[in-house]
Amino acid sequence: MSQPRQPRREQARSRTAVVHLGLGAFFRAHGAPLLQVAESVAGKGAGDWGVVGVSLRSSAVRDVLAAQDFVYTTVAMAPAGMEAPQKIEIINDVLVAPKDPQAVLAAMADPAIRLVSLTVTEKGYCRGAGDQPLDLDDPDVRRDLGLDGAASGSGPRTAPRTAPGFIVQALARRRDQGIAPFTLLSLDNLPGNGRVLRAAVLAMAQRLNPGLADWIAREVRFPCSMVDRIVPATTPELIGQVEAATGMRDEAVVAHEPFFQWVLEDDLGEGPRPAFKDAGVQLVAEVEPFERMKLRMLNGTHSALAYMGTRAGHETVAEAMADPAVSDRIEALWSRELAPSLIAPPGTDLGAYARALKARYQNPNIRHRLDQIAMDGSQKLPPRILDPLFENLAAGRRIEGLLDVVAAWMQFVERAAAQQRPLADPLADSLLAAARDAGGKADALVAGLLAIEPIFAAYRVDAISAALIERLTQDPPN
Ligand code: CS2
Repeated sequence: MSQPRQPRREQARSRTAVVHLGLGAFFRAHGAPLLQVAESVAGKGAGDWGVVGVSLRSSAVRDVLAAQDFVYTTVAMAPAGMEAPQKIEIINDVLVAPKDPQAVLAAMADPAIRLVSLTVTEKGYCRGAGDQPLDLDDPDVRRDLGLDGAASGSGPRTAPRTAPGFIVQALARRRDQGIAPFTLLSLDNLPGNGRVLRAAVLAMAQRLNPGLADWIAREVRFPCSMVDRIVPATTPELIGQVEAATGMRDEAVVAHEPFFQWVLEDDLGEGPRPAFKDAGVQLVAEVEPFERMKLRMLNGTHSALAYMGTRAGHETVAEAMADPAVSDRIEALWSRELAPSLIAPPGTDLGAYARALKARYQNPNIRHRLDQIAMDGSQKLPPRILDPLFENLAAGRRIEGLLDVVAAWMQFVERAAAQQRPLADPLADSLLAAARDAGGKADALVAGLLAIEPIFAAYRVDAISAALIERLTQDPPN
């Protein structure tokens, strides 16, 4: 029996110019292919944009990719079926930060690196409650700051653990060696993601070395981005399906929808840049209207589907959208509460945007699991659901559907506590404790969860608690 073939490198390696922190499926299905297109448009050599990926936690992705020389396949799943697979050869290496933090710092300090991009999820920015740019109670942040006696003097002597920690130390090395800084591309689902990253990096640098903080504030660019492509987690079934279609066994394959969008603030600093425009990236003066639209209309309804859909017994976005009891509420959220909370970005019609989202959610060939989206609710609720809810409340607009989402999230937490299931959330301990302490009483559950400061400190929660209790004491609507 012949061995299944693995993807193999056919092109010469690109020169490395990008370090990407957080090498998950999203970047492999969105940023990496776009950099490859940008490079092929510009012509190799004219500007190579090879990537060194960094996994901040486990070595799983590195191990799988290393076994196939960091080459992998992406497949677009259109409603009509799988499109032609693409081979991605832009990744040159993957480093595992906890195993070899010094190698990560060395890679980031290399003068050839022009961009450091990030998909480290919301929690990777280590923000504190309210407006605090850094969570000084986070043990990894404390370690990176040399608090708790781990280090002293002008900087920590230990290897960093957090994304801001790696960035600060790498920038310090570059400054010491007279090397120009890199530009930072935050690609996570946070409003003002570049600004959030800048604030965290500056707060950390300021505590370690104010001179370094001044230099970063002056010299380093942190453009904001809105990135969009639905990328379900890779499953053994997908690996088998692609193998059957291509004869190629690719353990690192990623599937994605055909759609993509990348809106990037046109503030990339000096020096050569990838041919972003030619690759389909929109360079704009102001990204925030695009970010807010995507975070609320797409990610907000994703979270709504995750909590309402699992309550109704569904497993995937497409299944939940096929249930009118759920999809009617999603449509109402779009038209009555989310679109009215937004200023449409230039050239965008919010009604058409919602219709396109509906079609994307209904794509039968994307198995996007609701439990994947339900993760990290404590991080996702504020920009997706609570911001529009409290803005609508202040402006006298409707909030019923958004309140339903908050109630459905509370029930999701309560079910996990009752079934003694783990909750994938950085605040899982406090969330589960609040649910257990409530002992099945709706008013205690609402009070306990609304008291969790990192989620709710910025909002006037008294104004919604009675309505939430009412929702939790009624029978679930689906
Ligand atoms: C999703 C996002 O898991 C989630 O929270 O809402 O990953 C979403 O699929 C992407 O942002 C789409 O661009």
